[in-house]
Amino acid sequence: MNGVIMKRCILHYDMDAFYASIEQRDNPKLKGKAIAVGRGVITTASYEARKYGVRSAMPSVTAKKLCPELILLPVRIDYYKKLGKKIQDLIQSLTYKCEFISSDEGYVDITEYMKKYTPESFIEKFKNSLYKHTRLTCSVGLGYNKLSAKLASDANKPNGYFIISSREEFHNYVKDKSVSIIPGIGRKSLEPLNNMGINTVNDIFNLTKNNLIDMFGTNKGVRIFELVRGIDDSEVDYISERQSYGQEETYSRTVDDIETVHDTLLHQINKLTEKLRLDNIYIKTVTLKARYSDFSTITRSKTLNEYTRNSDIIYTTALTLLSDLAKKDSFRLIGVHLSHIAKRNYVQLSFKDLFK
Ligand code: TTP
Ligand code: MG
Repeated sequence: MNGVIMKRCILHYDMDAFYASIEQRDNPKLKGKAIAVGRGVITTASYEARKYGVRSAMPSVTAKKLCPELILLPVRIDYYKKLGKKIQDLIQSLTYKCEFISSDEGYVDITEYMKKYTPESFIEKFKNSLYKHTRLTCSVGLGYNKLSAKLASDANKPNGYFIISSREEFHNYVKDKSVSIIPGIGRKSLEPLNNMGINTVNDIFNLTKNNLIDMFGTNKGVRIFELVRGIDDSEVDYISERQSYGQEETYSRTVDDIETVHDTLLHQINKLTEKLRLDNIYIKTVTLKARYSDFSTITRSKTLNEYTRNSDIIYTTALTLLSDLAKKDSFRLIGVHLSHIAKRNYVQLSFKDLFK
């Protein structure tokens, strides 16, 4: 990467043949074999099967024709998701600036680590750690923004890595390749481009911004203009350690009436769940804090089985914690704190959150 110092350094990881690799890991007889996971349609295929042209979203009948020895396995989706969550927990324990896109893919802002590591040594540490804990391999891309990192993680699959450290390197990497290589340019945009004889990224460079706006409208036109030039200022959407979800109320008098405490809690929890919604965050632990007229302070926590931001669930939990307190009078302060926080695509949600 020519010793270029990046202002931002973003890592994108993507597990290799995720569902198929899990099956091969769990059953040594499947190692090195052409396997696919799916029933009517293939979800994914091992790299051995891909040599025959077997691909995701392909009907299994077609896959079997292409590769008669293909071993087709049923989908164990809950199990794969559980492993995906384990991987996310592990990555989050390495560095908190992460945004998970799906069970097998995510971004990590590793800018601050570049003082201590070279990009190569960080990638090695990241991949080794993931392998040590899961016995699964991933591919990694390192870029100066999310777009270049995502593109780079596809460059040396499986179990490889690639670094794109500047717009210039981005340009050189993409210019002669098919437009479909650019993350964010979907099939819907590709079709009209291909129909006009625009196939490579270089072909798009010959179009002006206005040409693209005429074809796709302002938003999409400008977006495509920027994407092919490696421009993407979006941030890794992580949960800041400073993000805090708590509410406390100090009473101006001693409160003996439990109904008043209930009202306070309900009001606090409604405010907090509103904030959770705005930040698109879910929580798993509810902590109740109470201070009495003698200034003694007690906190009690309960961790739920599933993530939630449902006010009924949180309120009921807070009331249970309150009813467990030995002393239920002479309150001077009551408060609720929500912790163990996570983003939407990271979590197993409660039933109420899923179906509201
Ligand atoms: P991908 O990361 O797209 O594919 P992959 O991990 O199997 O292979 P690789 O990244 O090495 O190219 O998707 C992750 C998982 O999502 C995949 O293992 C199975 C599932 N999936 C589907 O169920 N249907 C699909 O059409 C695709 C593309 C993936
Ligand atoms: Mg993958």
